[in-house]
Amino acid sequence: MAEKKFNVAVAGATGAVGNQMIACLEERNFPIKSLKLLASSRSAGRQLRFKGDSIAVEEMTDNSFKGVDIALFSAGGGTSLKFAPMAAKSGCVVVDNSSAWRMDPEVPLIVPEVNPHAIAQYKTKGIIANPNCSTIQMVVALNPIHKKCGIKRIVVSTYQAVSGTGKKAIDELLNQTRAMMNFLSVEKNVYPHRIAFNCLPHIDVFLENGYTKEEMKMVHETRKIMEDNSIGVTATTVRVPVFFGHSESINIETREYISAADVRKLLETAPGVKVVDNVSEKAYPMPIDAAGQDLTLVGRIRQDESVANGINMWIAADNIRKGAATNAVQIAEILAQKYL
Ligand code: 25A
Ligand code: L14
Repeated sequence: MAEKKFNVAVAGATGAVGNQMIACLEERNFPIKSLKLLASSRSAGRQLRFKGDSIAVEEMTDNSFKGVDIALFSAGGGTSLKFAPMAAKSGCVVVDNSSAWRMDPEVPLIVPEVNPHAIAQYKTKGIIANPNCSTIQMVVALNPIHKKCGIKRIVVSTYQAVSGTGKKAIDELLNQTRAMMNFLSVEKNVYPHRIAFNCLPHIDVFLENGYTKEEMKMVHETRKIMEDNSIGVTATTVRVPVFFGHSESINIETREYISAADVRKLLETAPGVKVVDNVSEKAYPMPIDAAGQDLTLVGRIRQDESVANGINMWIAADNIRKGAATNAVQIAEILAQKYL
């Protein structure tokens, strides 16, 4: 039987994540019948490459989704709120990368290595949510440990690349760095403070409780994806002057004891994980090695000697690939193989 092929749309195709979605569809040879590239009127008419062809970007409207089977969205939360229900109504399944639908109880929030079974729930609203980039890499690394020993509490601090904010932030770090090296005055447009040669303990907006929205996403999304509301999560999310690749310092407390050696052994065969943990060779995860590939690198695995059942680790992953585009395309692959 010939392989089934799908009409696919990418909404927000001109953005940092949208561009990578197109590249992932090509790399992974997704079974595509037709590919529609959508963005705002600012980008309509621009040509983007897919498998050697040039495709013109179209302005996204209510009518864009007729005949589309799967739409990958990464055009910001407001755009997703407005267009995803419309797209679903016209019969396509939306895989949405924004934060708009993630905590909707009728929308599954999926990391294929962790909770692929939950995809079945897409039928209610026609929308599947792609989690936050920092959450995705953390649950890929922690879920095998949770399944084996039960995680009671997670304390995480992130070191997040500017590419998470989109193309304009990549340009800002580049321009500020260039200006500083040339003793010129530094402009800032995207972040409230200079990001070049600096760290900002501030990602997304501040909330009433003093945490940022990014920090609270890590709390709520982790529990939803790992399907356990008893897990305590506390996060500090920090922007660092890195272009691609988020890193995280993670401390966990487990219900049952597990040694650092056994965590290493467990993660060596875990899906989506690559253990990089050999300090005698100075081998540990770094964003420069995480960028451009799809695995979550895990290292610096060691006992937390301050508690009975504690483990520390350091992880890194490509925030635009596994943190956004690759994860969305993996979800689309399961949809295509199992549900459509
Ligand atoms: O609302 P949220 O969820 O908080 O998301 C805010 C932003 O975060 C990024 C994404 O930026 C989003 O806009 N983002 C979201 N989830 C992310 C994740 N998991 C994430 N980043 C990383 N990880 P982005 O730059 O990656 O992508 C923006 C894309 O969305 C398209 N878009 C915007 N409004 C749209 C729309 N598409 C359809 N309809 C709409 N109404 C946007 O296309 C881009 O593809 P564009 O045509 O608007 O922009 C093309 C180029 O123009 C620049 N630009 C953006 N805004 C302006 C602008 N130029 C001038 N003025 C502007 N106001 C961009 O640099 C882009 O290259
Ligand atoms: O997906 O790094 O909720 O500025 C929004 C903030 C993605 C990262 C999301 C950033 C995030 C983004």
